[in-house]
Amino acid sequence: MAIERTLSIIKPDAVAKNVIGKIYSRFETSGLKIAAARLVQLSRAEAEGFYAVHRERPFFKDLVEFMISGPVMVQVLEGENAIAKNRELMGATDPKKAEAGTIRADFADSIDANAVHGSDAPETAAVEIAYFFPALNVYSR
Ligand code: RTP
Ligand code: MG
Repeated sequence: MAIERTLSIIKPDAVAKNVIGKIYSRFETSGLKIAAARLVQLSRAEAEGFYAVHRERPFFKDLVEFMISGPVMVQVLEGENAIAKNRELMGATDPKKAEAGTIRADFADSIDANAVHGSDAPETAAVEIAYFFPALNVYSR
């Protein structure tokens, strides 16, 4: 299995709940390493750019409002099968449908305030990592 990198965001709801450490602990327990990290207050333009693929979706405006409602914790996770592994740890988009023991089942309140983001494919991971981190600030270790 190849070593991959994926972009993870702990969204404003989970940052406000003060569970950054609990979520990091799940990454670490599953073998994922933090290769870069920043606490970021997104501007509206930055949030719109990040979620540009969803621009035409009915939930786009609410999603952007939510993502700028407070700081987010953004990290690059690195490890074997990191993209799928992180999506597994996250659970389903709607926390009501998320498997027990997943981050969203345990920390999310709704499909809008759903605690975490994770890249969904190698192509999106590369674009999303570059959106937040210059290559020289991402460290394999
Ligand atoms: P994410 O991109 O945040 O990791 O989440 P995801 O892949 O599981 O879900 P995606 O389809 O990419 O949607 C992005 C975010 O938009 C919000 N959403 N709301 N109200 C709705 O029907 C709806 N659908 C999606 C969620 O916050 C989702 O994480
Ligand atoms: Mg997505």
